[in-house]
Amino acid sequence: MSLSNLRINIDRLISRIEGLAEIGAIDGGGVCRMALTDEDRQGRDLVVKWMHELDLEVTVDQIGNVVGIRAGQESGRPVMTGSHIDTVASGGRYDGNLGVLAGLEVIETLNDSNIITRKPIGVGFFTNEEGSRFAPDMMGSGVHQGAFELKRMLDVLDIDGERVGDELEKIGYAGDTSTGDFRADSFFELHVEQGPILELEDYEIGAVEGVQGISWNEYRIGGTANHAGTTPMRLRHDAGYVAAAISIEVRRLAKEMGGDQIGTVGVTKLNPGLINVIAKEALITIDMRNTDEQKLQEAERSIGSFIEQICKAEGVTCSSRTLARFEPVLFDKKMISLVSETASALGFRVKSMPSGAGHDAQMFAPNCPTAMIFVPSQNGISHNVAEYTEPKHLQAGADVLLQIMLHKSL
Ligand code: HGY
Ligand code: MN
Ligand code: MN
Repeated sequence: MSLSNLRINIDRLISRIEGLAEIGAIDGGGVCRMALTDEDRQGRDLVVKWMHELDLEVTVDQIGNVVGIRAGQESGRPVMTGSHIDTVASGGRYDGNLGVLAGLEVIETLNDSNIITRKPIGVGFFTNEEGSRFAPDMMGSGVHQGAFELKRMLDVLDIDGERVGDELEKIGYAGDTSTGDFRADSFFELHVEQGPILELEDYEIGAVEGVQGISWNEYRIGGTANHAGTTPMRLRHDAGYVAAAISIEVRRLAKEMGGDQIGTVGVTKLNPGLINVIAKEALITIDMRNTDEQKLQEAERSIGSFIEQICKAEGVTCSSRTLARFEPVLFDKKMISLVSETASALGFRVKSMPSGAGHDAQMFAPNCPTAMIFVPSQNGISHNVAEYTEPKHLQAGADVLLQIMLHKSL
């Protein structure tokens, strides 16, 4: 059979997706496998088991990234694919998981056909892509590719003061493979779009041009607790009011700037959080993104000066820390064309587009030719238990991945 007619086994891919989704399963068909929790450990153990069953050479590095390599006729840099298997707390079963399991499916399809590629092929899953427990996101792939310093990441604490390095030990994935020096021949990540474009415009495949800039900051507002009933409005130092005002400003600014500017206040925690007590402290996070770095910096300056003014006016204190900051990343033009040409050759309608979400691929992009393949998300939903992608689209994405990896490794 001509290799261009080789196809993945969609039933096998779906059964792995469903099998992995049982770990950390939550109502509504979603998954909660936050990074470095026991659910993450169980998910890791299952995928590692599948990697061994496929006779891959499996390594675990010092921040828990797991890579399985299928030998080629030659040694040298592997053609890599992969993604993440950690999820947000209200996660779906495709975000990240699809990219890892489609990589295994590509390898099993090659094994079934006794195809030995010239170059080695690898599939990896990278620690803590989501960043919602331990910031920054793309932590594991960032260390893997030398963008983040290992020791600094191992010392990151979550909101409860748990340390990455300790949690990694606890789940048994503090590996000994060194980090920062792994270089791939090329890297391709299959991922659900997590947005509405492909479905609305009736495309099956997205050839991803790059990832927009990401700015994550946490603010701790310090006010004065007081009686909600007896304290005149002019005498208040209300941290809750300031947090709410910032949230409204983030949204107002995004609408005013327009274009690709987006802003989200995902976390608002008030202390003591009681109906009749003026909040003495508020903890909020701001996630702002833009495809244009200058515009993202403009948004950061604008929000920064708004926060300074409103804290002064309300007589509250403010401390902040940056949780993550990524400039926009562009993928390799030749690899983007390879995704488009491969998808078209397979008869799929393909659209070139940017990614709104961060991905592990963006950490590989500075070091090797990199691109991503998107498949539609039903109703554009993600980071939500209702996340869904139709089997025909899962198959389309995995078949594009298969053909690309064959093209690059034969
Ligand atoms: O937030 C993101 O873009 C990704 O899901 N970590
Ligand atoms: Mn993801
Ligand atoms: Mn995600």
